[in-house]
Amino acid sequence: MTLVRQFEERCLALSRRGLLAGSIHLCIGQEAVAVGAAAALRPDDLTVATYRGHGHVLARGVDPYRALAEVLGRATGLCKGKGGSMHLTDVARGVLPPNSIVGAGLPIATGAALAQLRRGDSAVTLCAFGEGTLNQGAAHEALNLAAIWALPVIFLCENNGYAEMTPAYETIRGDSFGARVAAYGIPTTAVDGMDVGAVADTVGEAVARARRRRSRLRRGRDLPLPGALSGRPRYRLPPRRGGRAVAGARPDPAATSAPGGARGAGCRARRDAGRY
Ligand SMILES: Cc1ncc(C[n+]2csc(CCOP(=O)(O)OP(=O)(O)O)c2C)c(N)n1
Ligand SMILES: [Mg+2]
Repeated sequence: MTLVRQFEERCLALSRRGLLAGSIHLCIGQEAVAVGAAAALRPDDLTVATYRGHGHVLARGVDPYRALAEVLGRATGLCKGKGGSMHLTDVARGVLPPNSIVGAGLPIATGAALAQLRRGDSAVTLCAFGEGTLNQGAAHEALNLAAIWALPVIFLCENNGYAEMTPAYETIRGDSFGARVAAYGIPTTAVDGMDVGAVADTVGEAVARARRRRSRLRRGRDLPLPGALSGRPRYRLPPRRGGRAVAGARPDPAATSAPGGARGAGCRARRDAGRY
C-alpha cells in the first residue's frame, strides 16, 4: 500500500511539473482495495483494471520502474511508452490491458473468464471498475453474460462516491450499487474499502466461489421452441466435426442450414451454450 501511495504521489508531482503527457487518474485513498484484492489472487489469475488502475497493476507485482517509465511515455515502459498511464499492461503478471473507456473492462474481463473456463483450468479474472460504470450499457451486458454462463469472473466495484468529478448522487438512483448487480443473480457483498484485510477476505470468498462454481456447471437442456426463430437462414454452416465447428474451415457450400431449419439452429445454439 505504501508503494502504491508513493507511486501515485510521484506521478502527481511529475504531472504538476508538466512532465507527463496527457491526463492521469490517481487511486490515492483506494490503495487498500487494490492490494486486498490482489492478495486474494493466484499468479495465474488475471486482473482487468481501469484508467485509475495503477494500484491494481502494482499490487500484482508489476515492476514499478517499468510502470513509471510507461506513465512517462518512455521506451523502457511496460508497453514501450505507447500506452501511458491508462494502459499499464503486463500479461506475464496477469495484468490485461486496462481501458480508458468507462465500462469497457467488463466485457474484456468476461471474455477472459470465458477463455479460462473453456481452457478448463481453475484460474479466475478480477475486474475492477468504479461505481459510475454501473450506468454503462456494456457493463450490464457483460454482467448478464457472466451470470448466465457462470463465468469465473469477480466484479470489484470501487465506490469512491464520484464518477471522476461528478458526485454519485447526481447520476445514480436506487438503493445500492450491489442491488443492480444482484439483479443478474450474481452474489454481492459490500465491504469497507479502507480495510485491506476485509477486502482480501471478501474477494477471497468470491474467488473461491468462482473457482468452485465452475465445477458445478451442467449442460443446458435442448428445448424445442417452435417459432423461436422463423424463416430460413441464408448463411451456410461451417463444417462441423464431433459436434464442433472446424476451426478455420470455410463454410461447406453443399450443406444447407441446420437440420430442421432455423429451429434446429436455435436448438443447437442452446446446446452449445450449455457447455459453458
Ligand atoms: C465511455 C466513456 N464515457 C465517459 C468517459 C469520461 N470519464 C472518464 S472517468 C469517468 C467517470 C467514471 O466513474 P467511475 O466509474 O465511478 O470511476 P472513477 O473515475 O470514480 O474511478 C468518465 C465519465 C469515458 N472515459 N468513457
Ligand atoms: Mg467512482
